[in-house]
Amino acid sequence: TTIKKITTCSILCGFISTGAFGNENLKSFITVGEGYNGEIKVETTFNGNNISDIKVVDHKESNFTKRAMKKIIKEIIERQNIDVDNVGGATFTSKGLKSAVTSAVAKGNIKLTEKKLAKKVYKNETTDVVVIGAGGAGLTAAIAAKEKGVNVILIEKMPMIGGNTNYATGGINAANSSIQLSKGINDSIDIFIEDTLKGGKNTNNKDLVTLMANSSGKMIDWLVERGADLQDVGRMGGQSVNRTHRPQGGKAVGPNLVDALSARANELKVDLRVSTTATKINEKDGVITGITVTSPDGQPYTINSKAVIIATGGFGANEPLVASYNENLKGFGTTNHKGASGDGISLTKELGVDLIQMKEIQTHPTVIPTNNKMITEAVRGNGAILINRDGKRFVNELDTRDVVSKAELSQKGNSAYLVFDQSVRESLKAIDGYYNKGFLTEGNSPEELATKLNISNKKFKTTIDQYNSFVKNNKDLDFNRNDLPRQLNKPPYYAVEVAPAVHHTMGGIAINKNGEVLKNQKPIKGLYAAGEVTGGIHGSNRLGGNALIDIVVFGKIAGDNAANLSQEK
Ligand code: FAD
Ligand code: MEZ
Repeated sequence: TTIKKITTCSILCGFISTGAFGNENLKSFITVGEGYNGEIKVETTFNGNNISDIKVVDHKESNFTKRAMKKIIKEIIERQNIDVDNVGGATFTSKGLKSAVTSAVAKGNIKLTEKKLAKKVYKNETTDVVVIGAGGAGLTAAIAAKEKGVNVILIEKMPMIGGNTNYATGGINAANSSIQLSKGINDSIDIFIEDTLKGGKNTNNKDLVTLMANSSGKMIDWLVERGADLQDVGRMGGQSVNRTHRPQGGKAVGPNLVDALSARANELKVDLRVSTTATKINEKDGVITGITVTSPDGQPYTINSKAVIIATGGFGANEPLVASYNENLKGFGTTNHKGASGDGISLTKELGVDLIQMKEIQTHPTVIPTNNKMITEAVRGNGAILINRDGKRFVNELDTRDVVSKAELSQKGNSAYLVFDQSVRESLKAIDGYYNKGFLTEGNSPEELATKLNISNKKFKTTIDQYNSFVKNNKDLDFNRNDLPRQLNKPPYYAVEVAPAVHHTMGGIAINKNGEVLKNQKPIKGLYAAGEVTGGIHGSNRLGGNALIDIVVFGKIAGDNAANLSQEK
């Protein structure tokens, strides 16, 4: 017999507690990432003493060990078939987790409370602001609206929150942040705008870029006040100044942001509903009236509200849609989570909203071709170089992504090797994750590494020596790279094969400076959008680190304005 139970899963850190919960309206603030500590509630399905299914339904802050959390999340991810990059270092297998739980049950260490799972009947309801999508933009919008004192419902179609924001690694850009100032970094709003427009080939919406740059420093403070760690500042492609903020030691930024924002949303008691999908945006006479959703068990219901914020992310994981806008990208892999399917575009089709720059789709140049795992641009920013199969550099590694991607595709094998040394590794904690997952080839000398890569030792070594001499003289005579942070001379040396994969959809829904969605260039009353679902900010090429500042700046604007509108009589 199979009995459904819900157990507080603290078994792996040595104390046992159990509880039974309803299977409805499950609140899940599950995030993944380094340094996360939490207690996690899992729904386990037993067949006798054997576990036939485990599903996370809730967690709260507690003394749960990092390793145990990772193990459980890995299990969940595998079960839900969600591909998440930042699980980091987890070596625990599904089998291992199952046997740990099974043996705890067999020893009587877990007391099980049987619970009949009543089917919830969903009724239509009314709130002030409804936010679709619990990634970085949606969480920010929900927090901003809730901090203004209005009621907010935040829905997320996946079983866990965070979307692509969970995967973000390299950092978040801002000019004149207090962290930059404290480090003596001399940046300016104007240079940030200039770099962004140059990166986007001057096809960006300049008003939105200016607003983003002007708000960027304050937004870093806003995030830090809400618990984010953004103390490390580095550089990425297309930037003239170090302005990419990330957690201390160079850890991945996304999980840190999602943890901080989800904790704040939790504290504010934002009504978050996971496994809940928006299927329609409702309007009457051109005015928004709310949305229709499907519940976790597939029942439709309506959430009425005067203000709706679309924060559904991009469409990088929807290959047919990507190929319909750019057929050259047919068959490319993607770095995106599978929820990046372009729902914002289909949800607004009936409303006839303005879509802009839909053909502008970015590939990320350092993605492992065999598994689509992205190696953060920060590795290049901190000193790594790209070497082809002839043992030579072929591009300025800090050029924009379109340029580097194109250069890679014209090398033998349509890929290249990202090469660095131990000093680059020590500068960026995120690299430990790649190492632990076995992504890196390692050699004690450039020659040994070259042999493992099947590249001429001599040419490979000459390239490294030459690059080191450029660093020494602070001038890249071959490719004019503008930042040469360190020589590559500390063994061991590392390499990983990389090629371009679909990464970011720059086009999307047109918005104005209030975050309002436009139709024939005029705002639709009650409809807002923020994040990767929108278009125009990045033009034809987004700079690394600019997506996260975009999503939080415009998430906050949409949340504030939607809250104000919801209170209008
Ligand atoms: P998301 O974070 O994707 O959130 C959208 C959410 O909406 C998802 O959870 C999705 O499931 C949900 N949703 C979709 N449709 C529906 C629906 N119908 N109903 C309910 N919910 C729905 N940018 C940077 O600036 N710096 C970085 O370091 C960086 N690194 C990156 C690394 C990777 C591997 C990837 C893929 C992207 C990276 N980016 C980075 C880009 C950046 O992470 C994204 O552009 C950004 O996080 C998008 O945020 P968002 O909130 O708009 O969308
Ligand atoms: O902005 C990005 O997409 C980014 C910085 C990704 C990365 O390489 O880490």
